[in-house]
Amino acid sequence: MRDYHDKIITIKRKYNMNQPLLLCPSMMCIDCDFLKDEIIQLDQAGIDIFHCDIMDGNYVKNMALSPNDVRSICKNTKKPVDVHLMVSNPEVVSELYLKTDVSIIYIHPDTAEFPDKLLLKIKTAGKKVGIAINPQDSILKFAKLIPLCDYILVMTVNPGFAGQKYLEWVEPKIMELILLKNENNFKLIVDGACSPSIIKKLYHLGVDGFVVGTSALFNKNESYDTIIKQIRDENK
Ligand code: S6P
Ligand code: MG
Repeated sequence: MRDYHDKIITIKRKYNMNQPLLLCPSMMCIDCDFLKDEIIQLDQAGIDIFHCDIMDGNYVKNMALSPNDVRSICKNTKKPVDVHLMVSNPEVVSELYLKTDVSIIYIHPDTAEFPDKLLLKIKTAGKKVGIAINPQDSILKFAKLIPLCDYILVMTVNPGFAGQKYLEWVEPKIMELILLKNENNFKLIVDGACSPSIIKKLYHLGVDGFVVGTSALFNKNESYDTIIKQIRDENK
């Protein structure tokens, strides 16, 4: 860990890197009774990318947003919208989003028969692509796919549910991915239990963005405006 940390700091000093902080609200955590209001409030609070978890009850034991929810989100914002596909058949489910205004599609590569072909197909349809890496998976397993990615979503909880505990043992992999950003062209986003203190620690090491759910943004006493501003102020 110390070794990775020192390497990262040297690289950051050398290239004077200060990447913009991307905040991606987890839309499965909103109050669904007020979908449109929630989108508008988050948009006005200055978030960067709407993060939409898509689940099938099979690859993960939960269901989250539907294509209709995602369509409403796209309709009510001009900001980028991503879909994070946690499904057993991403070849079929990704099709549902190719003709929408979604900007980014993440797949879990172990769910696709030919993940490289699927990523290229999504790219050809005009979308940005990403892979989601589960906590227990090594980078080596997906090394061939990394050059194809515009984004990498590194999971710090097991996929399926909001409100889980942050898995600190994923951090060495996050460090490796930060180093890999130098030779590749992807943005690194962390997904899972990202609290303000975790955002602060990892952003300063070179992570580009964070999915913000119950650990940082939702079910709090303050407004989205106040919370987003606080996070930005803490990371100037
Ligand atoms: C988990 C999902 C995530 C969660 C996010 C919620 O399967 O991919 O995007 O929605 O982790 O945030 P929190 O802070 O409640 O963990
Ligand atoms: Mg997610």
